[in-house]
Amino acid sequence: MNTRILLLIPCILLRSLVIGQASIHSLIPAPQQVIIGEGIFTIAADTRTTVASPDLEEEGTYLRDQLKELLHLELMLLPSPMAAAGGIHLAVLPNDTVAAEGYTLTISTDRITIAGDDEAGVFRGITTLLNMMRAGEVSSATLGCRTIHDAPRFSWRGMHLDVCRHFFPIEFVKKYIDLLARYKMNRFHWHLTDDQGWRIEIKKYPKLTEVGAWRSGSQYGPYSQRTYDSTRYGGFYTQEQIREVVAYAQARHVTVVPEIEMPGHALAALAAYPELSCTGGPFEVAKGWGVFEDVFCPKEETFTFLENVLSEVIDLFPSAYIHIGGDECPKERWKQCSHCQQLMKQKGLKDEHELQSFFIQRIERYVNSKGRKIIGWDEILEGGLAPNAAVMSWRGTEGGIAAAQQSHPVVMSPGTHCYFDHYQGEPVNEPLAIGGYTTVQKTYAFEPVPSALSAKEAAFILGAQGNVWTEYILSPEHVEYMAVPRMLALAEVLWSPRSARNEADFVRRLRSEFPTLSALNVNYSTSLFDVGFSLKSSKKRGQVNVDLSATPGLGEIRYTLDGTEPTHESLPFTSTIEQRSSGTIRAALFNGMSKPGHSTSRTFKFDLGTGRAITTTPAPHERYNNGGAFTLVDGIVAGDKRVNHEWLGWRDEQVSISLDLGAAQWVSRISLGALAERHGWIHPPENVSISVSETGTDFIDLGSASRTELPFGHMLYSVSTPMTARYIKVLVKGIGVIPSGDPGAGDRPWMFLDELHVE
Ligand code: TNX
Repeated sequence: MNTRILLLIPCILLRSLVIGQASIHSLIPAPQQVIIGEGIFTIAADTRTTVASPDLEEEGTYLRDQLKELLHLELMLLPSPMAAAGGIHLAVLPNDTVAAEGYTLTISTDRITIAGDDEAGVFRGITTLLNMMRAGEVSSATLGCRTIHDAPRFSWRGMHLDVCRHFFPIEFVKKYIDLLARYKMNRFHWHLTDDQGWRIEIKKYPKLTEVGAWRSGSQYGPYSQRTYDSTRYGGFYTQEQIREVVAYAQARHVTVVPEIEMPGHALAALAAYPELSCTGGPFEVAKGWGVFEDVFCPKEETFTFLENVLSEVIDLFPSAYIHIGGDECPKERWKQCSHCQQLMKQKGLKDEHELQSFFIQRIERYVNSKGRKIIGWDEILEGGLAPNAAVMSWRGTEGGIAAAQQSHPVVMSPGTHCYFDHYQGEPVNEPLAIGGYTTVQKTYAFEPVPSALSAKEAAFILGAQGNVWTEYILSPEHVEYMAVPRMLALAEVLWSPRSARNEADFVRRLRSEFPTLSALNVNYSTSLFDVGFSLKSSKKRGQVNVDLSATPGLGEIRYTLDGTEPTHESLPFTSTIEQRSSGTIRAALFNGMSKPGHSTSRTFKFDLGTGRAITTTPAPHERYNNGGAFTLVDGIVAGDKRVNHEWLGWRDEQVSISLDLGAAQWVSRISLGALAERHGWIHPPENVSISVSETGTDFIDLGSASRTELPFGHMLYSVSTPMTARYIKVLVKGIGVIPSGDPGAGDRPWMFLDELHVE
């Protein structure tokens, strides 16, 4: 043996020990308890997998198949009541003190045993074992000895996927289920029907997929632009494919919860069977996003149809819960429909909300008669909850709180923390999304049990769920990008004990998970590594103070001042950057030479007003007040995505802005930007008037600014001056109320402003 080989042996040994050590701490979700032992166990070609009962054959097969893929070892699978020395043993040992799906994984020098509280528990233990091996880019057959006692905090640990707005093939659905299983999620909520497509074959109603699965085009781009292509789009799953997915999920102890939307979000079904509407149609499968007024009409024919559909659905999906939608059902058609009005009278229903409740209760009776239960979005609370229904709380947690207080089971899925179609990094750096801003840290901070609930009520919280709506998500890679890593944060919230929640430690484990995700070919987001920009006014007027920040402990910030991509040798960020003229700052995080994320940047355009003293009366609304009034003169012009921290928002009728240029100067033009997006209740000002002064006392009124329309709904209000001025006053008058015909008609509109230019 030459000395090189001799040197290598301790290195290999050391490496496997280190991997073993690191991997306990790298588990997501974090286990309840880990007791470190001494020594190692190495899985080898002669390691036998034994199962204590024939019921565990599926779990044993799964383990054997995974080990084959991971380690290229073909292990023997045998029945045996006892753990054999040198082997891996799977057994169910029910334990009343442990929650369902709990397990104990013991790795000792002579064997590995996984004792589950039930079969699902054995499976969860298997995923822990596999995740320990598959930590980093290479899998390790050598594991450090330890005992892990583990059980979930919540029983509903869900992920949802909308396959209606965009359609995803079966192969991807399986990959998605694999991801869920890897992180111990156990519910796959499959959103199968909506206005834009019906995606499940129903034998009795072939037109649902012949007609309802196809649309003649799709909306694209920011919602406010209302742009559509005319490419036929669609697809559906056959019942055979559905069975295949359900079985695939079952083998991973993931329950597939199908959603059949009613009474709203039903346009695709109505396009196929217009007689189920109030007006008779005709209808087209929707090309655009949003909410549509044509909904199922609560007539006998409709109930027969829905019961027949549900009957096939129930045969396909063994899930105890069937999701019946229930969200966003406009009542316009019902108000105009003589059948609906007569039915309300006959049943003594006082309004259309009660009619919706009648609709859902009728469906509930049918689903209950088949031995199943319904779950619906929180709108099913309106007009009275069906007696046995569970509620999925999406418009905040209020619906969930109300349902739990009425002793109904609840799955929390508030938009604020659980909508993975929202932006996860600063919108300027991200692909177009529906809106919102939910970082992985924000999801990690989510607490599914609201403090408003008593201990007894809290017991009705089954868990929570992450939702992936796909209006703006066109490809499987993009679904992965939106779901990962936020799903991992939610997985830990739902599985691990409350007391184990530790953001810094989660971030550390998440970082070590990224190479594994790459090895699994998962297109995760690295927004976690984004450098944040904070722009502030300075006592030295005419400049913008720029601070750069990042999640602590992730590396060192380096930046450039000429817009070029930073390298590990670029300027390190140590103190506030004083920006005094136009230019681009670009920054990224570095660990030594490696750059784990992407760079982010800000491009400043300086004019006479940039960085000057500014006030607004009143202050911007707290929801859209990033940086305060200073944002109007921070040198950054709000971009094309509305969810952009640059826009300041007001709901007041009038806003007055005062700017001091510091000294009297020659001014040729003053202008103010605003946004028009009627669908988001954002309306541009009715009038912007500008006055200037050299002294601060006598103002010269320059009258109303003229308005120019720019792309993306941007508006520019400007006046030409030309004169000497130091003080500028801008009086912005809103339109008062949203005009009829527009969303939110009669309500107060929003005014979004940025930026104030002085040339
Ligand atoms: C609201 S969440 C909806 C969906 C949209 C989603 C977009 C829910 C019950 N309804 O139809 O896709 O917002 O975030």
